[in-house]
Amino acid sequence: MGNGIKLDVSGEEVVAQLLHLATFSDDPNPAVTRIVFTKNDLLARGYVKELMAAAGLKIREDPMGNIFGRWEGSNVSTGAVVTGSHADAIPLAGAYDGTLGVIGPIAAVAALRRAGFRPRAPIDVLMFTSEEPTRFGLGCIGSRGMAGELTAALLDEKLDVNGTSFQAASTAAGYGGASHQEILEGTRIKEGAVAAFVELHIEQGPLLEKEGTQLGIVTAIAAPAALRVFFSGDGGHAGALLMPYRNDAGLAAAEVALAVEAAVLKTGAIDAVGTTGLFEIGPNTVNSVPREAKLEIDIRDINKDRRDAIVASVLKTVEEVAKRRKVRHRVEIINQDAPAICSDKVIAAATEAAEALGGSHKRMVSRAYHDSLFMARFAPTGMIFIPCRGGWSHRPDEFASPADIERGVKALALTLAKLAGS
Ligand code: HGY
Ligand code: MN
Ligand code: MN
Ligand code: MN
Repeated sequence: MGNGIKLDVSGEEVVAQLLHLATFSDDPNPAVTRIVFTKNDLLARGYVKELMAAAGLKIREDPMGNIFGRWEGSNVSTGAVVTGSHADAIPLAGAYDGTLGVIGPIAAVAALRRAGFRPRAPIDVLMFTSEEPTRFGLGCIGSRGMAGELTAALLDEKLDVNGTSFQAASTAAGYGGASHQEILEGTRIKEGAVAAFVELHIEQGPLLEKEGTQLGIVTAIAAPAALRVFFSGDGGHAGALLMPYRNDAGLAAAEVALAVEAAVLKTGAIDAVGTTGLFEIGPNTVNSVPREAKLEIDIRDINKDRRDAIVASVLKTVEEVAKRRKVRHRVEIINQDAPAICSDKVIAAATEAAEALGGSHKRMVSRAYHDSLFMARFAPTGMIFIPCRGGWSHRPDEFASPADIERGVKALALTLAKLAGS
């Protein structure tokens, strides 16, 4: 494998396409903000489909807006080898998170075709819909749908800040179907339809760059959980209301945010992380005692039981703080997912690819979650990481070099060739 396939991939060309894709953004360059089913997301979808068509891929879109570009194999009845990622971007993000795993595979397929490779199994390039939790509060909605992990109710329950549901937004974007059941059925991947899945992604952490390693081969994906906590108190005048008579919702929230950090650090486990990334108080004005508070908390670990113990400890603190501060409270568990263990078959194919390229490589855990987390629920799955500068991601200065991108695309191409056979 690897020998005989002469891949010509231009990292510069892939970067140019990534930077063009980045222009479809609600915020000015270098920031990228591209929320699912918004105007810029639809423009991005159009551009991705243009690139897929130019690479000779047959395009289909499922009822939730996942986009597939197929390279038919010689054996049409076997499961497809699938590769893909997402193109939606959180507010003020960068140009590489997700998009590398959508544009890169198109370049990989084009290079394989130019090298005269013909796959036995079909190869699908996939752009997932709604990987980021920004708009509807839940990550990986498209890949959850493929894994059959969504309920019909969720399509109506997941609302954005304007009260628009996933169902309404996806329908307005031209997706949807005659019934929720039909949408879920049309999205769910049929048994055996996917023989293997591999996702190319920037590491979003500093390890590869720090160690000077060129490729990461992912062995497991950390288990994410997200909570939403609401506190409400009586508020009041910041001057006239004396301290003993207050039930300050903002301070209750502040205690819980610090308790998240304390619960994670108490485990002593470097793999456990906790973040209170959304912290809103109301009426949010200097001379009014906060009467409302909303927190969104993200807790992850590669060890599910330890992650769940942290969640339980935070929930206990919420109860205790609410009682002591005499504030009302409500908690929503947004998601509490299992981790994913990557497939030995995909790990071996990616390792062989890295070796065929002479690229230094290491096995590692993905601490960010990805659509691979849900693809692994029903298909042998793996990921290939390339370094990103400073390990920074979810920031406008997110960056990966053309050389690293070129090597990642070639490693992906050889991995696909190995998995699809010829
Ligand atoms: O949050 C994550 O890990 C991913 O970037 N959605
Ligand atoms: Mn992301
Ligand atoms: Mn991502
Ligand atoms: Mn309670």
